[in-house]
Amino acid sequence: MKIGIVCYPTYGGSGVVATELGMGLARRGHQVHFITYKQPPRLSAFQENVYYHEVNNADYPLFEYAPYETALASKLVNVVKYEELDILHVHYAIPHANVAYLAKKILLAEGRYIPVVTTLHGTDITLVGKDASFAPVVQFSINKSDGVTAVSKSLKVDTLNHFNINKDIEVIYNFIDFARFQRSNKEHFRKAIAPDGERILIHVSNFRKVKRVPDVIKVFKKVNEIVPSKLILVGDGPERTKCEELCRELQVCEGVRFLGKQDAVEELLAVADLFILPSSSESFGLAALEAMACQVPVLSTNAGGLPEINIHGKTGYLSDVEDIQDMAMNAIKIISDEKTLNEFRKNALEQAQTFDLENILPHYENYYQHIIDTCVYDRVALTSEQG
Ligand code: GMT
Repeated sequence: MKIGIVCYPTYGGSGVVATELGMGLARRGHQVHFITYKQPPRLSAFQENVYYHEVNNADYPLFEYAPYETALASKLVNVVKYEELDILHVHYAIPHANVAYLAKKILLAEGRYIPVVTTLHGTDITLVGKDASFAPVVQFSINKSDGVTAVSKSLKVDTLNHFNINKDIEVIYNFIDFARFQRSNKEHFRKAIAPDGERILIHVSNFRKVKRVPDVIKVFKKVNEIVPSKLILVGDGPERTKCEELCRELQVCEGVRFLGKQDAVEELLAVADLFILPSSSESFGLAALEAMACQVPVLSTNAGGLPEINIHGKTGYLSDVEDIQDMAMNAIKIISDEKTLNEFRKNALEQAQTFDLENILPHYENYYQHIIDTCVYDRVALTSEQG
């Protein structure tokens, strides 16, 4: 198949899922065309069957906001036409689903039908999407997509609750690439971070409000009072300064290291004993799955899709949002003895293996084929209608 992938070229979340999916499909012989405004971070090396098309947004003094959607739609029209794509897969509804719809209409006027699959990732529904300034467009463009997938059952339910949807939503879980995410021996690294054999707690995120990073620091303070520990915070974003202030206020700066954005997250996970994700909303929690693949148990809230990934009492623990005390007690339960920690590590890996990229890729291939096949009738009817 010739597949076009549209996504945000970001470090985490939907951008990573889209990039890994495209690279996986390319390895299986599909021709994959990424269409984004910047090269996605994980797409830096040459790979057979992978093509990258940058969206150039023309600037003009009149534009206070350069019209990215118009530039993206034009690029999509060109790539679909000249690369003869079979399907377009857009990740994150805003604005990709509505832009894809516009491109589809333009192509239709030229007698070409391009099926569009939209994958919903989370905040495009639960936070930004349901905001009145976006909601009508989000609902319309989901309903106009030929296929719609959601990354968890919880996100599917949220989508159906927030919007009036007349499409089937297929749940296809996010996945893990075990060629990259596995526990490697980084003992020297561990020694550098925790020279006196302290436990290592870790959090990885974009430091947005929804991640509740200050809760990670509060949990760490309580845990460290009982079990000597260190905390590494990976990522950057709007809440970072507030978190640094909180560390000073709680007098825990000694034990906390802010590492900023890191490419090789797996190397840090390889030395960690516990991953903390106290989000108030999380459709899936890819960062938690990456930790589990590296045999790191997860302490998370029970928000959104997290209970579909993290199994309470087995791969980690689930707590109510804001329940710092419960999270701290659960952390101590896991890390205070080696035998329990190893049991949780083993379970975390086993659970992560059920999300192996190699098992998830065929779901996407079958879904694309199903959408292409069912669109045959629309294609004949609509192109003749346009003609
Ligand atoms: O984590 C974020 O806030 C970024 C966001 C995104 O769209 O890039 O992540 C969402 O998509 C990820 C990939 O499907 C999910 O693993 C995250 O749970 C989801 N984030 C939220 O729902 C807050």
